[in-house]
Amino acid sequence: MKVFYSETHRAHNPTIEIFEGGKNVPYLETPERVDRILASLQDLAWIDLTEPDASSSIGIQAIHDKSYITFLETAWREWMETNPAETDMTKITPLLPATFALRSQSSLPKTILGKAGYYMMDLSACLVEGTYPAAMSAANCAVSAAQATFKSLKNSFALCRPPGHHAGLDFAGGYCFINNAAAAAHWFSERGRTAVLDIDYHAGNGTQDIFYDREDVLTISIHADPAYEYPYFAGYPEEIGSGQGQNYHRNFPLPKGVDDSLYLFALDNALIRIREHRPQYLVVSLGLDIYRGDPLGKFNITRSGIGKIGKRIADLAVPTCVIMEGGYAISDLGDNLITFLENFK
Ligand code: SP5
Ligand code: ZN
Repeated sequence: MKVFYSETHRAHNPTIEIFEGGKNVPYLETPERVDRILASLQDLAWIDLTEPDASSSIGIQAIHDKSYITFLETAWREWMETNPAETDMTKITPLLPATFALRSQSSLPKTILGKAGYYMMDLSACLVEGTYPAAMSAANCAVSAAQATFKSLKNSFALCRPPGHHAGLDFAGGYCFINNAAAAAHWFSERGRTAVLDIDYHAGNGTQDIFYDREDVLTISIHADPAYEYPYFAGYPEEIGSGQGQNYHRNFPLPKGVDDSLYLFALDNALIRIREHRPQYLVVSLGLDIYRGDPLGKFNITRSGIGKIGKRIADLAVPTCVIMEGGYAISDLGDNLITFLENFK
């Protein structure tokens, strides 16, 4: 199996994020996640680790607003310009706003903190010097994986970091800046019927946002009920797409503590809708934060459950590009990933 990976993610390494109650905690979405995964994958004969082709056109302007991409590209320089005298690196903080726009208040200010509050949805999307190149390289891994799957009709895996599924048309959030799965799905959609299945623990609100009015990409997300879990404001069952895209989005919210069998029941329903769509290409947003040991998750999915989930998706027998999203139980991350991917060999 071709696995696309770039070292460029390493420079995206914010020190902290802010949890509820203003709690400063070490940033959970770390380069170490990828190191653990690489350590596990390296021993496997069926894994073909490949550097994405830097020249391949990523096409992110098809999935994000131009003004948002410009913001990501220029934010760090503008943030540094707000305090040009500071040379002590230890005093240079990530760009993280403390005031957020409600989208009913739609004025976009020109200052960097104003723009950050407009384009970011939470206190986990810390932007540092290496964020934009890292996010672009992750999107490049995803599109390169889609291209490999298109050419060979074989499954592929994009070891993306930072993840992408919370990034919408014009917003960052939840460790995500550019929507890698959406980039892969859009690339496929110009070549055939496409579906995205998002099994990260958190609702794929960014992917939902990007494809909400499109019928050429079916998007499905199975996740913790946003009534009690991040991202709170999207991921409800009544959200089914709009306009041409009506009935081309589905959410499957689940209660706290779901076990393997209840999860598989929801997955089977999701797979019915996917089969009905008759996709030629499938993108899987794989979040291993569904695992019972995950520090951010409240599900009770076992490693064997992760294997069964993978098997049922692979049984669709649709050429599939698997995209790495969340997963923070780092000591189990590599083994959980292999257990899932083995079904797609
Ligand atoms: C890609 C992905 O999995 N993003 C997840 C972002 C979740 N951010 C949630 C922040 C709030 C965490 N509250 C934690 C309470 C832990 N006891
Ligand atoms: Zn997640």
